[in-house]
Amino acid sequence: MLELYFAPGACSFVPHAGLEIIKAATGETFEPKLVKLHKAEHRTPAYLAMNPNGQVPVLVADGKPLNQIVAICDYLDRRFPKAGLLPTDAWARAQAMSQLAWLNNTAHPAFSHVFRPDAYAQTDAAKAEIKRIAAGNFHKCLERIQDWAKGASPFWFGAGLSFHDAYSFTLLRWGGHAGIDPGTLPGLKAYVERVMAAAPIAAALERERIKLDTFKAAA
Ligand SMILES: N[C@@H](CCC(=O)N[C@@H](CS)C(=O)NCC(=O)O)C(=O)O
Repeated sequence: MLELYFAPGACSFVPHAGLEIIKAATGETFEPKLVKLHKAEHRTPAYLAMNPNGQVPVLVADGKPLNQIVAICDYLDRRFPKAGLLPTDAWARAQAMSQLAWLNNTAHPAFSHVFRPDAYAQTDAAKAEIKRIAAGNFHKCLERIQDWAKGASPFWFGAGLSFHDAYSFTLLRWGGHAGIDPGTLPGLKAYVERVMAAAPIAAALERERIKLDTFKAAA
């Protein structure tokens, strides 16, 4: 029995999409558990007992909570090898995990600094500086993902969908909140649109009610 604690539009989209890919490939179902971050449902004692970081996602597998996207993805891939989420060759898998770790520990926090500078500084000037520098760093991260996506045919690892495809969508969508027009990254946008059209990803998008529509052009 699998349960996923997720928040719409958050990084929990990555395992959410993974679970839909597993469902399509194996028939294994999961229970989506919506966490309302704006109501601080991730800070209740019961939630903190599952994840002391007070963050989504949490995967509860057979009653036991697992935190951290990289660990959740590794677990899902090993438990459902038929879903083909990650390469099986040892070196190719290690490279895939290296990319996933970078998406999670470098690209993702770059955006967190743009989105929540108040978590990192107190004065308005310091917050503005953090936001400006982080926006530049985050743009470079999206450029690197766009470079990697040049080889995506049609998806990151070829015919089968993976976590990397879902993370690419999530980060490009967040880019809109950082003032980055996805149209300025046409290779990445075209790849992400292919990913969004794939049935398991579309199912997760529909459940979260999200699209690639976060960028608002300045009036
Ligand atoms: N490294 C963590 C990152 C998780 C994370 O940053 N979650 C964010 C959403 S994208 C969150 O729950 N934020 C709510 C908060 O920190 O208050 C993981 O891989 O699970």
